[in-house]
Amino acid sequence: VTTIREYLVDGMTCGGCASSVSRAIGRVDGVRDVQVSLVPRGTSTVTVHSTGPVPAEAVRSAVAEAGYKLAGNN
Ligand code: 9UX
Repeated sequence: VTTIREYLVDGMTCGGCASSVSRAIGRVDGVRDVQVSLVPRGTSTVTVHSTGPVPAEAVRSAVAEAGYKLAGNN
């Protein structure tokens, strides 16, 4: 079973950002695929495909370590 969850990410504005965030989330346990929808002047989203639920805190930490931030309303 694949769990799919979307998160809003602040400060992710170009392909370089997207790639950093995507790699960071990709290292979280259970994550199989990460899709980024880049909105250069707005709030971008990442869609995380995983084998079962991944703790939101693990995603939050990964995004923070990459230098970005999950939006407040996740
Ligand atoms: Mo692009 Mo993102 O040059 O911090 S990598 S804006």
